[in-house]
Amino acid sequence: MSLTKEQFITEFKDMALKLYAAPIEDLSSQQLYQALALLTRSYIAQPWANTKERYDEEETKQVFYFSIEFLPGRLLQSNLLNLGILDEVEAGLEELDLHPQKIFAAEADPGLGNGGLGRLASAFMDAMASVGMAGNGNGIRYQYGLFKQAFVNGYQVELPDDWMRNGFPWETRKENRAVTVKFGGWVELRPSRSGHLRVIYHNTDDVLAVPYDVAMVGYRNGVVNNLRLWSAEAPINAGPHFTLEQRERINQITQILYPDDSDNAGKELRLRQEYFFTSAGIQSIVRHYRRTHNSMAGFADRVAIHINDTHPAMAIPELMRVLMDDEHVGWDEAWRITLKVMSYTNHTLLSEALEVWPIDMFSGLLPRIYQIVQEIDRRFRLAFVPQFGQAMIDRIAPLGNGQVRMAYLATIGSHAVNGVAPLHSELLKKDVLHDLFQIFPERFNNKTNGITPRRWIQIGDRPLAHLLDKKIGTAWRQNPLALRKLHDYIDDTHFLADLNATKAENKRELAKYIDQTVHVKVDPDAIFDVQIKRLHAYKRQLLHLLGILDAYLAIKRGEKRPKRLHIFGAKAAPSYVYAKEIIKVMNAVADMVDSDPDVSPYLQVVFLPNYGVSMAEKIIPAADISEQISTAGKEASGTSNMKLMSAGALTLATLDGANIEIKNAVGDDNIEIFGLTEKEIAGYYQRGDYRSRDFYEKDPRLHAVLDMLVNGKIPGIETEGRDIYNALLMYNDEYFVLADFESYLAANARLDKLYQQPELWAKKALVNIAESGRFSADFTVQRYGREIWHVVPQTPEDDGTDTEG
Ligand code: GL9
Repeated sequence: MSLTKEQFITEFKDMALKLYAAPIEDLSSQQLYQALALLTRSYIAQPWANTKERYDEEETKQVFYFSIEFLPGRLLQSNLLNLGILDEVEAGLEELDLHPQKIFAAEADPGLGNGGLGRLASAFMDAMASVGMAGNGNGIRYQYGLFKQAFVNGYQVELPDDWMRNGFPWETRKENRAVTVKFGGWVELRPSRSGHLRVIYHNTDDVLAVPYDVAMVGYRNGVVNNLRLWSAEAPINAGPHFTLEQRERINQITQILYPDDSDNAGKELRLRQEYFFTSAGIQSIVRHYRRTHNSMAGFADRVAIHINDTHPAMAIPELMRVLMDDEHVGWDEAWRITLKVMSYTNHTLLSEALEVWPIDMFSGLLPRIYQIVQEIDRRFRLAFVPQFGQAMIDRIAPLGNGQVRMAYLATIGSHAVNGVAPLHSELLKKDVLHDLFQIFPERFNNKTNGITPRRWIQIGDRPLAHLLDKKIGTAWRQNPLALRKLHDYIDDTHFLADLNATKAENKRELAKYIDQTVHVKVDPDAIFDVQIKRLHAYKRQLLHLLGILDAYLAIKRGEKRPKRLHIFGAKAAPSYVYAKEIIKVMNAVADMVDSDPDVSPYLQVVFLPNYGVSMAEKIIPAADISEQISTAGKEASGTSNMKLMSAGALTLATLDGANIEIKNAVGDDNIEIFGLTEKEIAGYYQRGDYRSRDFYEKDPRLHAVLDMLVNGKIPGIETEGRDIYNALLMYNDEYFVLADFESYLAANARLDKLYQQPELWAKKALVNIAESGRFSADFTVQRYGREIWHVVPQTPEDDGTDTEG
């Protein structure tokens, strides 16, 4: 859209006055934010309505991305950018003597996700709108997001994340689109006079699902898609016997996000949440379709539904239910439609994350859905036992061991199943879904994750964005593959110096932010070494920590090294004791290092509390080193690896997840690889001959570092140090931390050395930025569109560079 600075100033003052009956000088940052958000929303309204109308008129095939989490980050700046009016608005605000960044910072991060999976869903929403794809989100409007993390005496404490305290100006309540979701009770199947089966529900708990829609604005293309978040409310005519307790139970459904990362929450409330938003989504899609169609026959040509991990896998039996019970479609036709509509992404190989539900719980809460799953199970067995044998089919049928197995159900009921990086997709076929791959090989494919450079470079890294504009023009803002032009300047000494200067500027900014938030002074000239992600044993923040302890001892011995600042951001699941112990030890080490004048000139550790999307926008541009050091074969993809690469950080990585593709993109010289490969680790498992203690006994540096956990040198970690020590030595180090220690140190030493040659470092940074364009989520969703959803994407064009293995 077009908007002049003057126009904006008038409209903004007007909006502020209407809202607060006061001149802008009297308003707080929060109030200014509210006024600006509402004004921005008014700019979005028309294109939003137009997009909807156009999709309906042209009968565009629609994608519905079902996800139990979305992590959009702050929306104001990103909406202004995508509308194409960010510069005018900022200029206007400045003319009014206001500070744009202060106003933007007044927005609370919607805490509707845990980590990578939720962030990916939001990147896809942004990307689908930006390439002009009709993509809708379907999720839950959690009143409280992921907990707010604080540290008390170095321990993580969890505070409620009341992110909607000041309201959420981007949502529109659509009470006229509410649907009813049924739980519990029992079902009676009765043949009706017309010959259809009539399904009669008795004694159900009915919940009203009210949608709140959030605009997903495409990048300068006039497209505005929809993210629909469902809220649970008591039915409107609940009757005189409806108790406050019942009301409370209903409200609970969308009250809070489960704070578990890569873990199967396994609670009835979680099952309720899953069915709630899935059923509401399916019902509203079918209802909308039926407004303009007499039958469901063409449904699969107009609708694609994507299941983001198994949490929404009940979309499969739920669509079957609606097709059969409400639309009177027979089983075979309903199954044909369902298969064609559904597709599924797996996001993890960790067995503890594979969702299963006890049959008793499942059938009690969802009796009709359970009947349908039983029938899917029965037919699956009937069809495949003859060819594949009872034993194999027992392993992978939807029902088994007294459980409903969601990953198997999702695979059986979808026409496409994908992993999120080549290695991960291969391991799905080899291990977790191996038997199902035997039956349905054509369903399996890879779709490597992506990120949105709009948020991470255009918004998050303005100094770099401007430098790029100056050097290679602005084409990269539309098509990030244009970043490859940077290769032309690999020997341009001035440009390399500019690149380093930009990084230095970002580091000074982050240093200020660190000072403001945790009151720690850091040296902006240090190497900024960053590990930001959920805290999990497999991600091996612990390996990073052991590396720090080794550096500490080396410096104590008098060794000189370039100063390193280690920056961590990570939340641990509240019930994950080991992860929380690691946080405590990290904080204790940070204090120890800080208070030791021999060491602090060379080494510093900062653990920033409450890591999230907005904090990532501050940290990433300042990173020199990106730690992606998971045990090979455990990290499905990772996405912070891509973001940090696009900011020119050098990746210190194991051959895991999308690190492998980053390595292929930048070449061996521009990434620092270390550690065991997935094959080598699989070899240890097979032979059963990993002995962590051997490494401890062989390597004096490792010995010394591990002893620090238990010898009292690090104050205040008696219990935690001992537990970690035991996990590594007595319980044989499940994640091969000790096996990779030596090569991790060697890789770090190479980076220290390289840092002495700023120009060479800048060259490597340049190659990383130049090759990061291929990881744009715009390309990822276009691949989903072509190969899974069968929808036609529009702009910008993917050049066909496929990073798939
Ligand atoms: C994850 C994987 O662990 C990541 O490697 C992957 O990048 C993302 C997105 O595909 O999905 N799977 C998973 O359960 N989480 C991931 O981050 N966890 C959370 O999102 C909390």
